[in-house]
Amino acid sequence: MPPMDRVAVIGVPMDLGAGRRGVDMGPSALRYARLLEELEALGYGVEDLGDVRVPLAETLRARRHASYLEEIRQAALELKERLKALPEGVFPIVLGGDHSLSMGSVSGVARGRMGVIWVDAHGDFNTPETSPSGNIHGMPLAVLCGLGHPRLTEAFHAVDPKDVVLIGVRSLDPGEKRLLREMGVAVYTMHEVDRLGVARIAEEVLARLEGLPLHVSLDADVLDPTLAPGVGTPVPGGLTYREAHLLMEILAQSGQVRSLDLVEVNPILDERNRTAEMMVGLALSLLGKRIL
Ligand SMILES: [Mn+2]
Repeated sequence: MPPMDRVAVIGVPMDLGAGRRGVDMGPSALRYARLLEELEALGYGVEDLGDVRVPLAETLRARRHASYLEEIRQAALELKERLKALPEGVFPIVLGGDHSLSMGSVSGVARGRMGVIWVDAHGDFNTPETSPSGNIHGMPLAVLCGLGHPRLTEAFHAVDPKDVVLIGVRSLDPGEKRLLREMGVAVYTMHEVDRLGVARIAEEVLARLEGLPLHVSLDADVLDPTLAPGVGTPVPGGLTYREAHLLMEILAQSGQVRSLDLVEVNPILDERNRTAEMMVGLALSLLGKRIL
């Protein structure tokens, strides 16, 4: 369990960083899946801080190779400032929204050295030069490590790549592979999940990040698409229900987790909100819900 008894929920209804529309409705889907009520039932005091302001895609024109950069930067900066203003002892949960918002969440919770556990089918480690699509939701982890467009790195560089761990990866672009190796990021692909199992991976990660406050950034596309069809960029061969919960349960037991993102839920592509419900269940496991 995190050593905190209050949770603050904040939404970022943004899909400007994604290639497909719809994750802007993710915060509503996660609230509708009873996130706040279930956290209260676990014993937390819960406050909903509402949503960060994000412009509508229809009112903007995209630019190639770092689409909507200034609009995303502005929304992520607002998130960062709102998280910085939270009192200590409050556990923030950020509801997305596409994954570019995590530039704001991680830099907003950083109070010195910290560990980042990025649970995702993708590396999110592109730069404008390496990105095949130009979509910024493929770049936030690189930006947080200080790589990428200077307008983003100057605002959001917040972590040492040695304190970053990726889990569940199964789709990397060629430039990302090279950058991840060069920067020394610990990457547990699905190959390692299959070979080692989630329990051993979680224990290795906690040993590597021992004593650090931890941020978990959970992308719905890490789950197998049969469990979580409501994502914009599904990749076959993802985490099972129990693998995902076990990972959250072991991280919870460390007592080090201080903040969480739930991102990339796309209600347009979902089936009766089951992807949002799955993500709410995982958040509860990370915040200490146990089977017994
Ligand atoms: Mn992602």
